[in-house]
Amino acid sequence: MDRTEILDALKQAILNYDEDGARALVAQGLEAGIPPLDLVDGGLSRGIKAIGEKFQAMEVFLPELMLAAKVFLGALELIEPTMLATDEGRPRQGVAVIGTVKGDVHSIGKDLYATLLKVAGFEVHNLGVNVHPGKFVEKAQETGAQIVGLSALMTTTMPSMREVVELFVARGIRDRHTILIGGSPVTQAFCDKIQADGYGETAQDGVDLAVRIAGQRGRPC
Ligand code: B12
Repeated sequence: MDRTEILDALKQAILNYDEDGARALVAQGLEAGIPPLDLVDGGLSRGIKAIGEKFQAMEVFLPELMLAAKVFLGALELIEPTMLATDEGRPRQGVAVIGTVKGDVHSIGKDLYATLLKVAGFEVHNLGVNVHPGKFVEKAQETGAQIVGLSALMTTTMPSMREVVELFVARGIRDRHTILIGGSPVTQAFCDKIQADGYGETAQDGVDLAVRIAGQRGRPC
């Protein structure tokens, strides 16, 4: 199979809830020299996005969503070591605290962001999902993190991002930490509205922003 066929088959493996198939395709893709992030963006993410659309159209339901997520995570488990292998020898960039905001249990995009931050040379403190605003503040202070990354996958949990920003303001430490936000419903307009410091449409965009900030110690917007 060529590159396009492997990526299309990966998308299809998610749609078929075929965990073994997805893992075999990832192994084949890595063997063929396809960059690990291309396997995610060009294959797995396209598949899970399609499942999300089917869910919205009520063609599939929660159990199928969970199955598709399991296939994605099983494949990602094989991809991540290859991503992290490129980590060696990179200059240290700084410290990042990341998590999915209160009320939201979606973890895949946030964990991918964590992995790519590590690849770029950040020390990452991943707080997990459904993280209370106070925990972000506490961990950022404890670790002296330059970057605080917030993920939200639902329109209903985006307001939790504003709560985090407001808590940093209320504690008088807003200027010490750069708050970056992301997740499929999040936009630059929302970032501006809640006065976060930056928005990454993809995890890699968020990493590029974080690297720029760590280099400049300034604010991207
Ligand atoms: C998989 C999935 C699940 C899985 C999650 C498993 C897991 N371990 O994460 C499970 C089954 C648990 C789940 C549960 C639910 N889900 Co759901 N889920 C999805 C689905 C299909 C895919 C999400 C995903 O993992 N995408 C793949 C990753 C790689 O993409 P990503 O997260 O967007 O991340 C990328 C970027 O956004 C970015 N990024 C992400 N975070 C950050 C952070 C920063 C700082 C930066 C810079 C970048 C960044 O980087 C990533 C790569 O580039 C989406 C559909 C969609 N289109 O998003 C629905 C979706 C998000 N879910 C939805 C819903 C409604 C639910 C439930 C409420 C369903 C229910 N009835 O119970 C529950 C929520 C429970 C809760 N309280 O959170 C809706 C949300 C609608 C809304 N209100 O906005 C969606 C949009 C589906 C739909 N079309 O209706 N879900």
